[in-house]
Amino acid sequence: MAQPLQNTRFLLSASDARQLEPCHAEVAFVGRSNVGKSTLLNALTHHRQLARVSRTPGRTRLINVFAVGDADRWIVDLPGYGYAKGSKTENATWQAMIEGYLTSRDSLRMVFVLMDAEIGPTPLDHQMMEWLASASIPALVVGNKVDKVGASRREAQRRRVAAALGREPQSIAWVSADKGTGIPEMRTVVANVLAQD
Ligand SMILES: Nc1nc2c(ncn2[C@@H]2O[C@H](COP(=O)(O)OP(=O)(O)O)[C@@H](O)[C@H]2O)c(=O)[nH]1
Ligand SMILES: [Mg+2]
Repeated sequence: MAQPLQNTRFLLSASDARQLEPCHAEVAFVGRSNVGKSTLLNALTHHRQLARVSRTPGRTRLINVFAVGDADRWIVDLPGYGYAKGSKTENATWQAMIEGYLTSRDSLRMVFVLMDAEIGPTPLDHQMMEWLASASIPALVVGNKVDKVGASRREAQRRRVAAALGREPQSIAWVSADKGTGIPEMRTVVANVLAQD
């Protein structure tokens, strides 16, 4: 049997969620610029360059859609937030784009919110979690870059990050996109969410 998420390819980019067709099921990835979202998407989908790892943080300003297996199940890469150099207008445009997407997709099953495992949730991460909860959109926290946390501290740090978010440690994906830690498990989670009827 093929591995989960093996057959994933780029479908399209959109500047506005209204440009997107309906699909059967989709999951979205969101997080601060530079948190490793592109690296994680590449790792999950067995690609080197599916989601281009941007050299300039915040460069990726579009909704990028990837199709898994049949073209009607999607992984959606949302533009990163918290780009320090972003102007007020840019930030407002980002917010309108993200909220437009998150509130208009009936097929959206889960939003994966990436955070830095070492830094933990930033104020913008908290804001995103609160907004998703208020919109009743299921969210799963992903702590990425766990390789930066020493092995002896790693589980304690997971508990700390979970506590800061009012969640159970085991409910948080704890991964290193760079080193592959936790990636097979997370791949299964994403594939299962997309596979449901
Ligand atoms: N140490 C470490 N660095 C990572 C990891 N994942 C991504 N990075 C690095 O973080 C930087 C930003 O990654 P990128 O995927 O472009 O982040 P994005 O802006 O969220 O898409 C790059 O230098 C990556 O190599 C990880 O798991 N561990
Ligand atoms: Mg990126």
